[in-house]
Amino acid sequence: MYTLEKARRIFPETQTADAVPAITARFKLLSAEDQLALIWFAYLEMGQTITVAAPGAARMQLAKPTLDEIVAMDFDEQTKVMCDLAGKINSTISSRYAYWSVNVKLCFWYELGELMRHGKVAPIPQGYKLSANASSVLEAVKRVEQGQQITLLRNFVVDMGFDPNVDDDKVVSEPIVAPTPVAEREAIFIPGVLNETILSYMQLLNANDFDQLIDLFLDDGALQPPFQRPIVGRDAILKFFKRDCQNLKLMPQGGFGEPTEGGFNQIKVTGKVQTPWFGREVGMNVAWRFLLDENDKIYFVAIDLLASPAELLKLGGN
Ligand code: ECH
Repeated sequence: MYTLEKARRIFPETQTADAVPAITARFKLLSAEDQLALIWFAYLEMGQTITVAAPGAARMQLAKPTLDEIVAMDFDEQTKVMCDLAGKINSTISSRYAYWSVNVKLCFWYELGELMRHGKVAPIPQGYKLSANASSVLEAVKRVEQGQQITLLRNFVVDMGFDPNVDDDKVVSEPIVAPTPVAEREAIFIPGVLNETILSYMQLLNANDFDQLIDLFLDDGALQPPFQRPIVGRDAILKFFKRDCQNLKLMPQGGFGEPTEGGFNQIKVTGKVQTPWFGREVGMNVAWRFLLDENDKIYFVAIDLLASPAELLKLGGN
């Protein structure tokens, strides 16, 4: 019999990008000022090779009133708002921020970055000098590959704000997009994997067809995003898909499967994933570790960010 804890340990040889949690832990120990400056420097540096897609006006709607409020403030007040966010201090904007979905938070910071660039929001002070610890964290960020860099930035942004216990039902998120019409969906072919559930999973997620996608899961199924605890149960997973997983592009490249205890099957797939924020410019190297029951329903799937592209080729055990 599988338990969730046991399921999480399938394919234990999978090498995940440990640098991400390691750097995140060091980042958290820095002062709010250092955190903001470090992100600014990292963002500028990354901007030389990759471009983040500007969110359209419709996406910006939810953050807009708060952005307008900030623009109306003087530089000192603006700096305080940003420091309160980074320092997770209890303030009006910091508490509101905690109730935004990941993409709304990213939209907000994207726009603040533009406003800082154009002198409408307080910039990082000219000649700001990072502490020795912050410089060393920044160097560590620069050394990891792009997929890991954008994961770090996303983690930093998600972690900000004052949120002792956010009521998940009250989270503010972007409107839901319509699924891609069936005739326009791209077929999925994965060398080494014929299992229909796996192929449908990839195709339905790419098509934003979350209502069909959730039917592939068992009622008590679980999905574990990179560096997170598993999300358990169909309702919670569906909510996550609709809120945080629109317009992703999954590009599986290979996989293999084998029967395991109790009629279950374990299947590992590796490949690339693109986020709508960076499109084709950043392909994250990921593994999907699936555990399917005897009826091919998903009991568990973990999505791991891989340590290096070499991990993509490590299929077939050990
Ligand atoms: C400035 C300075 C002051 C402080 C801040 C600033 C602004 C920073 C900005 C940062 C923007 C960062 C962005 C990051 C986006 C990252 C996106 C990622 C997406 C990964 C998705 C994955 C999906 C995996 C999944 C798969 C499944 O099968 C199931 C679902 C799921 C500079 C002003 C803060 C603007 C835009 C890393 C891996 C494959 C698990 C989702």
